[in-house]
Amino acid sequence: MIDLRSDTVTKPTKEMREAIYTAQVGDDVYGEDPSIIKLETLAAEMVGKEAALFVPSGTQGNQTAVLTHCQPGQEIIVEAESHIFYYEGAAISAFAGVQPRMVVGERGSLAIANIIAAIRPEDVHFPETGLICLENTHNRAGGAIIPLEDMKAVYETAKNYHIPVHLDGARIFNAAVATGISAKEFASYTDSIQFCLSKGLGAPIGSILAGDAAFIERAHKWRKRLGGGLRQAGIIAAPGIIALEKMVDRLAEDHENAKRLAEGLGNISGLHIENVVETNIVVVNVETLNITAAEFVELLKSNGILANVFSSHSVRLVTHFDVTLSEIEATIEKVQTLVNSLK
Ligand code: TLP
Repeated sequence: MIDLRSDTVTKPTKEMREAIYTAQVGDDVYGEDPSIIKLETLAAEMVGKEAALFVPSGTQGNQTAVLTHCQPGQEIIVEAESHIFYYEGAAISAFAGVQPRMVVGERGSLAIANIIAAIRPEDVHFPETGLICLENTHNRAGGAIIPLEDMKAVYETAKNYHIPVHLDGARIFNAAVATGISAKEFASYTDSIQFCLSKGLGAPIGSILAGDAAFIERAHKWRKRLGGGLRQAGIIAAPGIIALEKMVDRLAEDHENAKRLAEGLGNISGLHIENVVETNIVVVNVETLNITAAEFVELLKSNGILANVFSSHSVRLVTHFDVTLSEIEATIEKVQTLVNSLK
C-alpha cells in the first residue's frame, strides 16, 4: 500500500527505535526525566520561547493552550476551517468553556479587518475575546503557508487589543523549510505555539507546547488535569529529539514529492488540483468524473493507494518520509489507469 492519508502515518526510524531502547528515563511528573528535559530544552530553543512542555498529541497541545490562555465564557477567534475548530471534537467548548468565533481566511490567512471586526467590544451582552488562534501551515487550506508578514500583522493587532495569540504550528517546520524562514521567526509573532513531532518529523508520538515560563508553568497543570502527566516519558521523548535534530531539513523532499504528485495528477483529465502546493499536501477534486470523494478513495484503495476524503468531492494526499519518489510516480500511473477506466 502507498499510504498518502497523512504524514501522521510515518513510522519511527531505526535510529529512533534504538534511542527508545537506550533512553535515559525518570518520573516526569516529578520533573526527573532527563530525556524529557533535553527535548523540552531543545524544543524551546528551536522556537525561541522561554519554556516548552511535552504533550502526547497536537490536539492536547492546542487544548492545553486554550485552557491556559482563556476563561470559561470567553470567545476565541479561529479560522473557519482551522484544526482547533474543525477536527478537535468541540473540545474548546467542552473543556475550556469557550465558544469559537469563526473568521474565514484566504488560504488560511486572516485579514486584519476581519479580525478587528470579530473582536468583541465591552458590552454586557458579549463574551470577551480571549484568544486569537492561527494555523501554519494550514491543513484544510492544503498545507498553505501563512506569510510571516501576515503573522506579524495579526500579532501587532492582537497586542493593541491585549489579546494573546496561539499558533497551531503542527507543521511549522514544513513552513520553515519551504520558506527558509526559521520556526523561531514565525513563533516570534505568537504568545504560544504547538508543534507536532509525530507528523513529517517522523516521531511515533508527541507534540510540544512552548511559550513564556509563566505560561508553561500554568500549562503544566492543565496538562496534568487532562491526563497528560506521563511517567517515564523519556521513552517517547528520545525519538522526538532525533525528529528535531535530524528530520527537519529532509521535509524539503516531501515538498518536492507533493509538487510532483500535483503536477502528475493535475495532468490527468478529469482531475483538478484545488490547492497551490506549497508544502506536503495535495487536494484533488474529482467532481468532473461524476464520482464522490468517498467512492474515489475506495477505488484508490483497491489499487493500492490510501488517501483521505477531504470534502464531498475532494481527496487529500499527503507526502511524507515513508513515501518515495518512485511510489509517487507509481501513484500517478495507477491513478491515470483508474481514471481512464472510469471514462
Ligand atoms: N491532523 C491530522 C488529522 O487530525 C486531521 C491530519 O491527518 O492532518 N493541528 C493540525 C494543523 C493538524 O493537522 C493536526 C493533525 C493536529 C493539530 C492534531 O495533532 P494530533 O493528531 O497529534 O492530535
